[in-house]
Amino acid sequence: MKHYYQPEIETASREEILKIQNEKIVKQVKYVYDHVPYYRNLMEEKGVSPEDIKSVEDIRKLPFLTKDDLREAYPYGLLGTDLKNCVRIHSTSGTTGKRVVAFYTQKDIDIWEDCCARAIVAAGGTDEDVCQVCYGYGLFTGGSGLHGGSHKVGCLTLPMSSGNTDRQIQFMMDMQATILCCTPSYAAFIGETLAEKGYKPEDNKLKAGIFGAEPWTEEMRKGIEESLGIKAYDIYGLTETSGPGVAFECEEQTGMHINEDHFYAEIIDPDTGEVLPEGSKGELVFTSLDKEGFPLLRYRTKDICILSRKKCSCGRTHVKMTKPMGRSDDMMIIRGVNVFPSQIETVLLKEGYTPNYQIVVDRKNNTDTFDIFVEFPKEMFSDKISDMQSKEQDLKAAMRSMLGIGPKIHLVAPKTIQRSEGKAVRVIDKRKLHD
Ligand code: DLL
Repeated sequence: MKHYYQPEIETASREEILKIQNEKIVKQVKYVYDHVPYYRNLMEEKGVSPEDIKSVEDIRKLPFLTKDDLREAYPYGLLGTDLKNCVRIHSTSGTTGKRVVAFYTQKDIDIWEDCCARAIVAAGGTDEDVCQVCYGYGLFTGGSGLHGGSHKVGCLTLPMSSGNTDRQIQFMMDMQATILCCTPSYAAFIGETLAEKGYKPEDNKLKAGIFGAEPWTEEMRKGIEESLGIKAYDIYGLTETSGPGVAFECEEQTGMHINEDHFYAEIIDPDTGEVLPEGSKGELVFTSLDKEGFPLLRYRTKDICILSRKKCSCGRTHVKMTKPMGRSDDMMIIRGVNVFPSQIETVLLKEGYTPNYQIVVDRKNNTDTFDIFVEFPKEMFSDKISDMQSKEQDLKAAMRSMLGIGPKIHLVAPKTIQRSEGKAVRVIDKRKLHD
């Protein structure tokens, strides 16, 4: 028996979905035009009025919205309703410049939690489950989003937040948690810590994990699934569009269904802004369809992926997005070559290394330097320096064949690279400091 949280909409026909989207987009565009002067100005500059938008097909007439717009409009410029109608804010970590702050009405929160509930049910969750939420609680959307979804499904919710790994493990064991929600890097760390404490994968009661908020490769999925004895599901979202649950994976584990009754997705060429046909790789753009507090039309996510409407064996009909293959702004250009951190992770894990690594890029004497520090697994250790050096050379060759450029490899002892409890910091690009 297949399980869905909202079966009618999750398995609706394409025609039904399109009908819902067409009805909602007309209302949403008018709502934004009437309530958000910042976006109304952008529309007027482009010579578009709400009457021009009769269906989602017409969406391409609308101007894009970017993170720069969000910064410029900070804090209230994109607010869609009176503050008195809003019940919460969330915010991005905002390492540079101003933060992005998103506003929610109670209806927005309800819909967001439904989206997260769909993800939990797709991962096999029911009201019999114990759901351990170790995404950060607070301004970050991860904790609250999955927490709300877990309540809606009726799981016993463990509101752990991130960190304090010993306590996480104690509750996981004592409360017999069955579903784990956290970043994939933290899941890997929990798996590693469990093994160190002498637990085998079958000693815990976990059956599934719902991991997202950062890029992770298929190789990393395999490692986590083995170390925890679970099935690992991807979940995607961003603060601007509410948080986790914009898209989620089903049992097929071949991409994430986008909740198309609430978000309309487009793929564009990041350089020209041209809308690309289905199956093309490009930048993901979202339009909210029924937001009140923080409605966004044609928001450029900078995440690079591919959309597919191929029939899914789970019975869900909503379009699927591949795992984001990196962000257009986290692609590094090193000595003229485009390098994505996900390519590096794929090579490391395929070659038998751990997911504990750091990429350091710098510029010396006008030339880019490119170093990868990676922990070797205990079994790989040899006290002969030449053995370790030859392993570094092998890994360098494997990197060169994937990337077209050979980094300097530094094999470092287990436990020397700092573990992450939230989003892992994989890249240190010191060139930015010199610019
Ligand atoms: O990371 C929301 C979230 C929380 C998603 C918990 C999933 C689970 P932000 O902090 O605003 O929001 O970061 C959003 O993180 O544009 C992607 O670049 C990246 N990201 C999110 N999910 C994934 C994923 C949350 N599953 C940014 N795979 C997005 C790869 C992801 N990258």
